Parts: sequence; structure tokens; C-alpha cells
Amino acid sequence: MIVPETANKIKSMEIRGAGRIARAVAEALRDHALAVQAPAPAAFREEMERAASTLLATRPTAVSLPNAVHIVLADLGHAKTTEEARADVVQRADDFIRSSQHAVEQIAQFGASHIRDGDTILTHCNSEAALGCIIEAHRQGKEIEVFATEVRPRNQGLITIRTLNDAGIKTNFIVDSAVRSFINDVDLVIVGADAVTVNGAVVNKIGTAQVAHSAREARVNMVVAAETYKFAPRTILGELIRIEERPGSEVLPDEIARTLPLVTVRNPAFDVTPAEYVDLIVTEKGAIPPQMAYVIIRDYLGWGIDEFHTPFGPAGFNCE
Ligand code: RI2
Repeated sequence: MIVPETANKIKSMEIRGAGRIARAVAEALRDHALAVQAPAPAAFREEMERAASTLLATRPTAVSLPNAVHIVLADLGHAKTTEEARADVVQRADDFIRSSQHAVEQIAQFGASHIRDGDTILTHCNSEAALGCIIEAHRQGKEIEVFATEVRPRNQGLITIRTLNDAGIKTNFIVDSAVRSFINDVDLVIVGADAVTVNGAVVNKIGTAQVAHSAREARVNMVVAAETYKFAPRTILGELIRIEERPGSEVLPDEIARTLPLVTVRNPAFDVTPAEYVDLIVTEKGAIPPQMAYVIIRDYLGWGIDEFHTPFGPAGFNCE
């Protein structure tokens, strides 16, 4: 898929979900590398960086996007010829896509072991990592039931209930504001993540923090399913995750909004759940308490506290 096409699909949310966005970005960079005509490696690098900027400008919150870009382009500056640079990008993109798919499968295995026979699980939004855990638990023969939220304003809950229904899992579909009313019927909350900061805070679909709050009040465990490339290296430097604010028309149609000149519609797409509200983050490298986020950033993204020496960060992301 070519770069502007992928960028538009990510912006309009035709391609969505932090993991899928990352894989689509890697694929677009790979296809772009194969198509670029540049005799010198410097010109090739410029072309690739231009493509990266187009992709990076699409959605600001899911850190899987910049991480995928950095991983795929990590060695761009070292190649001696264009062909070497091209081969490196293709190889890195393919490795990333493969390792991302493997990570989701691995998380499903680890996450399923936290689900007991007879459990009722609540999930919010549509996360392939979180759903992977639930579907794997069902596949293992555990009797489970799910509460899935609607997820205003984009209704990603509809994708979730279709997937669960197709997997043969009994599901209750509720509006977002009904979470507190049902939380006492729930044994475990499992959600995905768009970003995890160095202090273990989880940035995920708007409403997640309210779910976490209800879960804590009811003493229900809150589990986050997140691949290591959802962890945000630059939060080590104190950088904050930018919360995307999407058009108000997703919440209130323009024709109604026009009749209400004093009303401003606010539509943040994500919120932040503090580490204290999260019991466990399940990554493909194992389940960790959120307080261990720094270790994931250092060991698996290769960004230790002393290593911020290039704009793309150090090479050597562990793609196995
Ligand atoms: P996976 C989604 O964002 C949701 O917030 C979801 O929880 C998160 O990405 C992670 O999804 P959006 O693209 O990578 O719907 O686990 O705004 O699929």
C-alpha cells in the first residue's frame, strides 16, 4: 500500500487499533522503499524520512506508530548504497510485521492464563491484544462471559461484539455509562493500550480511566494487554503523550451543532489511567506490574536513559 493512501486510511480510522496501525505503517514504508528511485543513499533516506513524516502526522496518540517508524528506519543512516538501504528497510519492516503478529499471539497465551473458568470479563473498545486473551481462554475450554461497551462516539464496541459472537462467546453489550452498574458482576477487566508511559500509566480509548476507577472501587482486577512497542520511550525524557482530539461532528452532527452557537463539542479520543489503577500489563515478554514499564523500554525498545543520541533513537530493537 502506498504512503498517502495508508496515511488517509489511518486518519479516517479505516485502519485503526494501535497494533494494526503499526503494521500498516511498516508495510507502507516497505512498499515505499521498494518503489523509490534514488541513485544515492542520501536521496533515498530523504525520501523515506518524508514518507515517515506523512505517516507520523496522521494520529498523535498511539505510540506504536512512531515506534514502528523508528524500528523500520533505524539503520537508514548507515547504508553505503541505495540497494543496501532498501534491503534493510524491507527486512526490518517484514521482521516488525512478523514479530508484531507473534506478539499478539503470545499475549493471548499469557493473558488467557489470567482468566479462570467461570469468569466474566469486561472489555472496552476494540483491542486485538485484549480480545486475543479472551478468545484464547474460550478456546482452552474455559466457560466465560463478556461485557463489552458500546464505545462512543465511534462505536468500536460493535466490532468487538461481532468478533466475540463469531468466536462463540456469550456477550452482554452495554452503553459506556453502564459500566459501574455491572462492575459487581465482573471478575476481570481486560483492555488494550495505545501507549504505556515510563511511570506505567496507560493511555487507551476514552472511557478506560472510568472503567479502571469502577474496577478499583469494586476490587476487580484491571489487566492491560500491550505489545512492547506500545511503550513510549520518549516519556523517559518527560515528554507527554498527546491526546488526540477528534472532530466534534463524531459526537454531535454539524446540523444540530450549528443551531447551538454556545455549545462546543469536545471529543478527546483517549484518556490516561494511572499506574495505581492497573494490576498487570501483559506483554509478549511476560506479565509485568505497570511500575516495570522502564525495564520494557530499556530492554526491548533499546532506549535506556543514556541512549537518546539520534533523532530516531538507537538501533537494535529486538525483533525476534
Ligand atoms: P490493539 C485502539 O485505538 C483502542 O484504543 C484500543 O484499545 C487500542 O487501539 C489498542 O488496540 P483506536 O485506533 O492494538 O480505536 O490492541 O482509536 O488492537
